[in-house]
Amino acid sequence: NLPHVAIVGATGAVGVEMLLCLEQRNFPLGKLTLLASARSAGKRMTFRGEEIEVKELTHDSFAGIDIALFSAGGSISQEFAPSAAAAGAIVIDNSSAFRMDPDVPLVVPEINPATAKNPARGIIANPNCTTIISLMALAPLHEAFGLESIIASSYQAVSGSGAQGIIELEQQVAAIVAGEEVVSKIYPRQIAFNVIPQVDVFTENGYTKEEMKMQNEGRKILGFPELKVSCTCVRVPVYRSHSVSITAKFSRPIDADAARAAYAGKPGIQVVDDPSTKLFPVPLDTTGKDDCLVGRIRKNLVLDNALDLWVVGDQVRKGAALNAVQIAEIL
Ligand code: A2P
Ligand code: 11C
Repeated sequence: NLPHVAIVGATGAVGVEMLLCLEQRNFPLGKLTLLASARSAGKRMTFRGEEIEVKELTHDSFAGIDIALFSAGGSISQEFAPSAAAAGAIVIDNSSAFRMDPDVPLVVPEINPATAKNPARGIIANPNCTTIISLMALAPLHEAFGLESIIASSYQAVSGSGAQGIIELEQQVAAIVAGEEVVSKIYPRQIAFNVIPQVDVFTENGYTKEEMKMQNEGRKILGFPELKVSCTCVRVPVYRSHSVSITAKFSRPIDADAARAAYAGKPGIQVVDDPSTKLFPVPLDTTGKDDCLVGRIRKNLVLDNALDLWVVGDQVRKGAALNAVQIAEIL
């Protein structure tokens, strides 16, 4: 019997991509249920050539569902994921609501797939997108050279804020071109032709929540509570794909060639790195793609046993929808 899968938030930026990933990967499912807010009820979406009507999410939505992929925001997950689990579904939740719960596995299938088996609360968490993309580049190096610390800056696309982020950038560019007033609703400052050093809200230590996710989620995924992380997350006027500039320090000596060799045969990450031909990854290269790309690999000039690198990944896909579907494939 093939599983009955539900997508909660099917009409959102990540939900639409989940549908696409299930279709493109030929996910073995018997039935697909699409759930969103009352605003979208009755809307039709196409899956494998057939139209499926979107239903309003309620606490009774989960009877008979085996796997529920959630991406409708943290408060919806808090409220409805326990109902889904109580109805017997395994929840794969893309929000930050349950990630740090010790009874909820936090899974990147290429890194810690075994932790996804038999989740105690019936909930598995999908990590933060910037964290997933960074760890895709760091995990193979950690395995070979022993990671000690990370200093990173991110360049995050507006689709990380959902469909509304894309609309805000589009409208601001149009307004500027037309010589009209720029309106900011989603972002604290104008995002068009600008960069904003704030992603998510500030915490007491001066870092934002998004920045602290890299430390806290990184430690949990790698099973390495001593990992040191200091991060600056920046929103850039790019539609899709996050980039991260990382300085990583290791316990053993490392150089660029040894690092490139460590990626050989690792799934989900490709080296794109040849300064002599100006070859390096950019966000447009990964948009709509499954693999993360790593380049600009070089020895750090300040720290011992440290490397600088640049990793890019489609955060809607590997950073969210694809990672969730890969977890479902493990189940
Ligand atoms: P809807 O399109 O009906 O508003 P995004 O991250 O792109 O903003 O998408 C958010 C997703 O979460 C959408 O699918 C949205 O549905 C869904 N969503 C938002 N609020 C609710 C709600 N109260 N109940 C169910 N789904 C919701
Ligand atoms: C952004 N990374 O680009 C965020 C969105 O922890 O899942 C996802 C936040 C999260 O704004």
